[in-house]
Parts: sequence; C-alpha cells; structure tokens
Amino acid sequence: MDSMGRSLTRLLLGLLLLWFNWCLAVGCGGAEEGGGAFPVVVSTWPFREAVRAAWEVVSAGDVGGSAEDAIVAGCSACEALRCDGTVGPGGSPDENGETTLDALIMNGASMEIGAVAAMRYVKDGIKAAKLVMEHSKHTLLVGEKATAFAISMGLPGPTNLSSPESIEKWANWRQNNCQPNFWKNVAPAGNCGPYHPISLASVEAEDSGKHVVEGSQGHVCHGWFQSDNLLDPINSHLKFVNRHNHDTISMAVIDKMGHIAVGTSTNGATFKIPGRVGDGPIPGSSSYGDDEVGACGATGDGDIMMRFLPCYQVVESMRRGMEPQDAAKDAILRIARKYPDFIGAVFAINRKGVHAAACHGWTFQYSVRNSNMQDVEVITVYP
Ligand code: SD4
Repeated sequence: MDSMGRSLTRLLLGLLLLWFNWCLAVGCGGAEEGGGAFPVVVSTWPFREAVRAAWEVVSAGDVGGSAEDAIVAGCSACEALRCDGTVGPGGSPDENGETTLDALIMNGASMEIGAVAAMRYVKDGIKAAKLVMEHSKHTLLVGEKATAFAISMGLPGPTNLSSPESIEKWANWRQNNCQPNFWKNVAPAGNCGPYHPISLASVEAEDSGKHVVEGSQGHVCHGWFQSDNLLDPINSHLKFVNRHNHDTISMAVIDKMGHIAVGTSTNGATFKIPGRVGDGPIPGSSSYGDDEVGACGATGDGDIMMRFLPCYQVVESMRRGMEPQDAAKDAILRIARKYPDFIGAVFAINRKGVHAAACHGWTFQYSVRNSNMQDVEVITVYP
C-alpha cells in the first residue's frame, strides 16, 4: 500500500472511531420517542426567538456550533428581547428600583461552570457568566465585583439597567406602601420600612391566638390574617409570584457531537430585597447538565427551589435510570411535599434527546427544536 493509501486508511479508521464514540455517547439504536434527532435545543417557556437563535448556531454547517455558543446565542437573544420583562435589563426592579442580573452557564463535558449573581450595570448576563467560566478558575462572581470583572473582560458597561417600565412598576409599588414584599417577622407591617425584627416568640404567641380564634369562629378570621402581612408571609409572597413577575430562561443544548451545555439568565424576582440572589446562578438549581446523562432547566420561585437543587436531582435521577418524565415529576414532588404552595417547573432531557417536564402551581410551557422539526415546538404541561 502506498503512503496515500495508508493515509486514507488512517482517516477512515479515525472516522469510524469518532462514530463509535458518538454512538457510545448518545446511542445509535434508533430514535426513541422525541429523541435521537440531534442537535436539540430546549428552553423554558415559549421563548421561540431564543430557541431559534440557539438553533442557528448549533445546527450550522456539517459540525455545527458548540453547545456553549448556542446557549450564549439563545440566552443573549432573550436578554436583548427582554423576554417577558424578566430576562435581561429593564425588568424586575428591586426595593431600590434597580435591575440586577443572575446568569449561569455549564459545560456538561468538563462540568465547568461560570455564573454571575446580582450583577449590576452590565446587560449581558450570559456572556458575563461565560467569561467567568472561560477566564477564571472561579464558579460564581457577585454584585459590583462581577460588574468590574465583566467590564474588564470587554463587555459594555457601566449601563443603567432600568427601563421606563421598571421604574413605573417600582413607583406604583412604593405608592402602595411597598406591598407586597419579601420581608417576614418584621415591623412595621404594611409599610416601606426601615424594618426591624420582631421576636419569633411574639409571632408564635400571635399564631397561637390565631388558632384559638379559628377554633372558635371557623374561618372567619382568615381574611384578617391574610391582610396582615406580618403573620402570613407565605401568602403575601405568593400574591406576587406569577408568570409575569417571576420568570426565567433556562436552556439546554445537545450539539451534533452529543455534547451538552446548559444556561440560565434572569433578572430575578420583582421587589426583591437588594442583594437577593435567586436560583439562576446556583449550579444544580436553575440548570445542570452532564454529557453522560442529560440536562435539566428550571423556572419558578427561586428562593424555594434553590433549597432543593431540582436540576441536580433530575440529572442524578436520570443517571440512576429514571426516564426524563419520572425524574422531572420526582424533583417537583420533592419540593411540593415541603412547600405545597410553591410555584415552579423543570424540564428534563436525557442524552438521547428524550424530553419531558413537570410543574407545580402554574401551567408551564417549554420549547423544543430538533432536526425532525421545521421550527420551534411549544409543549404545554399541566400541574
Ligand atoms: C428567581 N427563578 O430569581 C428565578 C427567576 C424566575 O422563573 O422567576 N424564574 O427566582
């Protein structure tokens, strides 16, 4: 065999090996329902433009772009469009009227993560997160220090992240005596503060009073306690956790090589206490992925959800053999058992591309695009 023949043989053997590895990674035994059509992009909510932007990157050419680049393209599109007013600049003002950003990106091969939390004055949340992952050995940077890092690495800023809409929303809330809000066990109630803690003993005494009244008068006292935000912090909180003030984009991409990346971007919860960090930049809470298993994205009440790391749970359940549907339901149930009133959702996708979702307290929608589809498809999930 001449040297050209030997090179050709080596090339063919190399290609065979690549194909074999890919089969090991994603399976070549035919598509399962909803699976096997790579690349694939999944995102929370009907964020069609974001999914299209990610799809364009990951489906381009023979090899396609990387899963990480697709995540950045998709989440950046949502930030630029200010999806639902809850992603990117111009939404979810905190108690001071300021918008801050939480974002995370994860590489499912190396398990590297970059994240920024409560980042001020920079509008590119997901790009800042990717800079943390690629140019530092850290995982999470916060506040103004995250801002300084992002600007030093070339992102535009400092920029005012407020919009006329966010300022108007905040002004209305101030006019409404800063109600509802995220405080509990503080005085003065029904007011803008400054707040001071009230002793838990006195709350317990009030609570036992409540039970006595309930015992003697049925539910007559219910309305009275609902209006008292000191004694009913959970209900007062729920009044303003809904689709349009509490939302996020979490996205998972499996590229043509079967490599997985995930990302999340959000401006968090409206009227949060300044300094609050949601689940968005918390690894395993808002999103998580592992090339060997699959990925997960979450949305909802981050203050509750981050206590359970639902996306870590989903991926680890799938690693132990659960189907995406069961893993998603299980993660949501684990939270609902402790917080029956919580609002949230997760989607799950395994490495074969089979996807599912589960939700609690609201109707959830997620978006999918794979090579079997002509365009993004939106799937509705009921609690
Ligand atoms: C948070 N989970 O900050 C985020 C944002 C959100 O649906 O609302 N997600 O709580």
